[in-house]
Amino acid sequence: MKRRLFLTLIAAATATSASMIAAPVAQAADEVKIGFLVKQPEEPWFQDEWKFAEMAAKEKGFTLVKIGAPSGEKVMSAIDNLAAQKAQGFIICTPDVKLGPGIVAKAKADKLKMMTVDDRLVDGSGKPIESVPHMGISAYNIGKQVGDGIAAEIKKRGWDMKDVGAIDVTYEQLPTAHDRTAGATDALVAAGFPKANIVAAPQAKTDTENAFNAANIALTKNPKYKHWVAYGLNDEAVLGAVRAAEGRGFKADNMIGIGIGGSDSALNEFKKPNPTGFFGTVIISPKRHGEETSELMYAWIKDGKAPPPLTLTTGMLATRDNVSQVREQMGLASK
Ligand code: FCA
Repeated sequence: MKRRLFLTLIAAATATSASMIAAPVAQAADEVKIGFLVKQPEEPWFQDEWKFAEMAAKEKGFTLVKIGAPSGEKVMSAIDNLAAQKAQGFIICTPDVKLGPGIVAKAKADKLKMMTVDDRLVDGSGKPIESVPHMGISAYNIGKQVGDGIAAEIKKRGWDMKDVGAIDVTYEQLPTAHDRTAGATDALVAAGFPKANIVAAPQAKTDTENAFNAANIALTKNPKYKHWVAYGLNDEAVLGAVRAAEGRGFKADNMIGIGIGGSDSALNEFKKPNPTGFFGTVIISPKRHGEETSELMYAWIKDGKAPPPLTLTTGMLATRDNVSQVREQMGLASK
């Protein structure tokens, strides 16, 4: 009798530990859960990324967990939270690229696969962390497209370049922002724009309000120009400059702003009945950055196939006249 009870207990214990081991394995096999963390959930670009990531989730049949993570603490707790929910990986646009080593360590400790989007993590010496797969925009070239577009429009309007000031809305702590505005500056200078007329307007954060404040200072300090142009890392930066210029009486006729993005911030501007100083935007692809990154993460989890280490996407210049056609060409028309 004693022996029998003992055997029963052994059998029960074995069954329990077997099921405890089997449970997570079974879940991993059929239930994929992927986090998508963005630094500025209120920005239309990130809303679009999420929307396209949702499309991937629907098509492939995984669960997408969207998390707004505007600070380092939020990122760290979000990663722990994902691990607690049994997610297997996440995609992140970090609020600060310098958090790189900390985020990598946290993901490793929580055994989560990780890929970055838009903003690439850097290590302690400011070098990109190449071990984390990344999809970003080809920042310098896209910046050049902005500068070329502005230069072409200045020439078309017949402005004398010496009478034109350029507001360069900068955000130097973010490498992709630095590369974008550097590309625009270089293209303008190559087109004959006087370097001395380019006014750096550093913004404290990458949103319209902070760009507005930065541009206002630039305008106040430089009352001599008859016309203005503006560029920055995204549409929000340029919209801030455009609004500041409007406040000083520089409207569509005397302002050429070209942004980067092509999400609702730009589209709403083009929908206004009268043109504004927001002349154009280089449309980039939230579809690739949202849908493709999610698909890559899914394949990594499901089939063990790691994403390419680095993917750089391109953009196309659009103005209010051709925005629909350009969106169509970029596969964004159905939005
Ligand atoms: C950065 C910017 C965003 C967007 C993205 C592609 O994260 O802050 O506005 O341009 O790159």
